Amino acid sequence: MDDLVGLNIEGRSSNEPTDADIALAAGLPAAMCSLVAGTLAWLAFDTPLLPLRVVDAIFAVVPAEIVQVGVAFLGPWAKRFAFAASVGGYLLVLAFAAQLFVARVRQRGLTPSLAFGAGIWLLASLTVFPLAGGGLFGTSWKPNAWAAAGSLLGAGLVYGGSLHAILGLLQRSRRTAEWASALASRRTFFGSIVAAGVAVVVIESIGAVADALGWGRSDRVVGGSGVFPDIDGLSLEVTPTPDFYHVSKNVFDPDGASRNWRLEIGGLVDQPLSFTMDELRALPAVEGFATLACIDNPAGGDLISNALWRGVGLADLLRTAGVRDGAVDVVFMAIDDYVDSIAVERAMKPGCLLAYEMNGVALNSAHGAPLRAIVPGVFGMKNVKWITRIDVAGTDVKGYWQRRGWNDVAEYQTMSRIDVATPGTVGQPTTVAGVAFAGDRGISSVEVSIDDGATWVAAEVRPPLSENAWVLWHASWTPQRPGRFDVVVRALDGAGTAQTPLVSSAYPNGVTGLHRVTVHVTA
Ligand SMILES: Nc1nc2c(c(=O)[nH]1)N[C@H]1C(S)=C(S)[C@@H](COP(=O)(O)O)O[C@H]1N2
Ligand SMILES: [Mo]
Repeated sequence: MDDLVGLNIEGRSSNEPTDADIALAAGLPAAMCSLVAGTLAWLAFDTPLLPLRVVDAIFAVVPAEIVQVGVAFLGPWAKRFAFAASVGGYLLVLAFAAQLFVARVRQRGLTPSLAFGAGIWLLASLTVFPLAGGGLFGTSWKPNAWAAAGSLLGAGLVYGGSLHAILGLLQRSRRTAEWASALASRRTFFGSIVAAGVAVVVIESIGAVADALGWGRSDRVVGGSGVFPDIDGLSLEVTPTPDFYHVSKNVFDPDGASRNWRLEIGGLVDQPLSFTMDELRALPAVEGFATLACIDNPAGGDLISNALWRGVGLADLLRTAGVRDGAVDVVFMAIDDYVDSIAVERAMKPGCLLAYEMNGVALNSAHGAPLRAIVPGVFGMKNVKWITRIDVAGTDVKGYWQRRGWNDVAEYQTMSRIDVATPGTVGQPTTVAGVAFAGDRGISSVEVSIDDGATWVAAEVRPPLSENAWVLWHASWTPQRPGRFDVVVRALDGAGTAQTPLVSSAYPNGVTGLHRVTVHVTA
């Protein structure tokens, strides 16, 4: 083989780098340069980041049951691992492409290298991009066809350009070449995976650290009303924003607040409307407590929280726009291409909000800034975040999760959770306490059993902060003998219907079944 990278291969000893080693050693950093360029463009201009688009596309076609299994085992890490793997794949493909370049492309120089980068882009434009939902050349991706296609070509050119530069560098210094190729031959694979992991963790942490430091925000936590014991370990009645549960389909949540944001209202209306955030804030504001829970929350799980929301009443906006006859659904569309709908009747209820404040300060990006829906009575998935458009539709529109089989009406199941069950001593009262929620049906009572449901004792229930908020409850019982006890809780909704003890999985209607906790009693 010719000495293509310009190293003297005459009399090479066995541990001297081969052309293939050097190609790999140059290919990996060149791939990283291209990834960094793509990431910067994505952060600055919202152009498509290829590994992210690939993960989105995979999650969109994998059957819900399989995603469920992954999510059940890995939780939010399922998405992070998938993204890390996708980044690793990107790096590996481009690292090995460099071997192809060194072995097959005869000319050296910047122009052939750039042409090679453009060639990879062209190939991907006709295969990977359409498969990942971006259409030919990625032109159906955000923010627009030119920016999307241009940024992807840019990433290809950055790859070609840096491949040229790094190969040149290795050519000039034999020692560097040997060192790099030793690294490449043995560690490219692990290097790629680690780089992917680090990239994911670093980028993910930017938002988490900013949130943890509370940059630019302060939380006004609102206390409850009425006398209620201050029980250690019982949920706060109003969840502080940093502790409010977070769920989204995205690996990285969008930051709608940083864009040229507008809310459009259209479809079956007399008068389509369009608002800037300032215009929305100028409208009469509505404020209320509402609890949100994820339909995927297991019995006893913590994907449920309560906050004070402030925004504009959805019904007010819809009345201004004028809902036409034949309207069936109100459809929320979001920056992250998420969609969900609610029935027009529900949208016209007074508790429905388009919220721009949470717990007294501006909504943060994790919870849907600049604007999200708060829809009392239905699971979290219908409380669409990062809204940009609302359409009144004449048909039943299936949302992101409904297309995957989740319940379309999605009314909350009645739930109750034990937060505190203190170990007991025979003859001494011991405390049980927790939360209960039944959406907009309200809670009429909460009961506790220590004999597996044979007899029930009423708990003391704190009046809720609103008809759409959870309740805190506590009870005490006095054990008569030592041993292990199963404490079980059930709630009755506003109509007096008891929470069912029948166990069913979250998919597709939300879990049912009772939460139970084991308590040890000593003599
Ligand atoms: N745009 C958008 N809205 C969304 C989602 C999403 O992925 N994208 N996830 C939904 C789901 S499944 C839930 S449970 C709630 C969670 O809201 P939170 O993170 O503020 O608790 O947001 C809902 N709204
Ligand atoms: Mo959810």
